[in-house]
Amino acid sequence: MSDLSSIDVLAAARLFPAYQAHLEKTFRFHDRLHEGDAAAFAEVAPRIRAVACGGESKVPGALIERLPALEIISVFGVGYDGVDVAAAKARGVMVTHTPNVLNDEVADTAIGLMLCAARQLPAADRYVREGRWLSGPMPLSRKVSGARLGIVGMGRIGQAIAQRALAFGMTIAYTARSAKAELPYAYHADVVALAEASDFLVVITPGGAGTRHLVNARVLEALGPDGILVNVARGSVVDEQALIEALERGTIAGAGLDVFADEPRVPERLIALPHVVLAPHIGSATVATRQAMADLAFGNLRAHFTGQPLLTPVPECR
Ligand code: 8YV
Repeated sequence: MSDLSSIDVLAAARLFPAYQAHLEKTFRFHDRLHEGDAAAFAEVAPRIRAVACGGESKVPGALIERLPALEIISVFGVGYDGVDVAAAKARGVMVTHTPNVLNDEVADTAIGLMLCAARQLPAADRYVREGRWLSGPMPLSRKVSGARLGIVGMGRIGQAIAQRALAFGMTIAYTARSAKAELPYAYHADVVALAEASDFLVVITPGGAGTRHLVNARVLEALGPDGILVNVARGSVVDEQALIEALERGTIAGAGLDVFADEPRVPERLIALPHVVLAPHIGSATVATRQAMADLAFGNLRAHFTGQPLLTPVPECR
């Protein structure tokens, strides 16, 4: 393999340790230098040719501007809403991400959260541990099999969720920018209409300005008092204040949430709600999938610096 050891790479986020170790072995690696000592960063910034970051990381135009030698931003994640792609493109900086390798994992997590929120599995676990079973059975929960599932976003992961839901005998409908003629599911152009026709609403659409607060108070109202919301996309897609109010008032029945507006900070009012299942953005977080993401994120950097075609550039950079 060509010698890449004189290439300076900046990690813009805490990285998966095995990925970081590989970057450290291969490149001149600088761990989040832009967040620390300003003088040290100013010294290294002109030499940085690559940024490595995660799906939820922020790579704003202001950071890109401070890196005059930057050539590529490799995102370890499928979502790249935190990267200012327009600013990158304007400078000729390529942006890559890690699609496909995490489809199964995120779809599994969505189904897991749906089951946990409906069947109250985390609460059931607490019920046994706290000895409450001795005083009588737990309250009854909600059936999943055969229910109506609405999917907000019918991309690769949305389709993987739908495939799994079919095995539960669920009826599937979705909203997306446009109907996908090849799919046998009902399409709703409007998310309110989709919520009205759903018992479970699963959010798996890209984050960013275009989908900010797509799931708002009206959508939650339409989902209704027996409805359950699952979000495995980005916290920004759901109006979190409206969600908290809907959960507190019983406008919807419950939620399973893997992502939050200001993660890792989760509002106390959400934490206080027993019918909400919370997860710390673990959608893709298994050893096997994180390794596959690391291989692809690294593969993109290696391809760029050895003059090969990028493996998975974001659509804007193709
Ligand atoms: C993160 C994700 O990338 O793929 C995405 O878009 O949100 C996650 O898989 C992961 O947490 C590492 O940053």
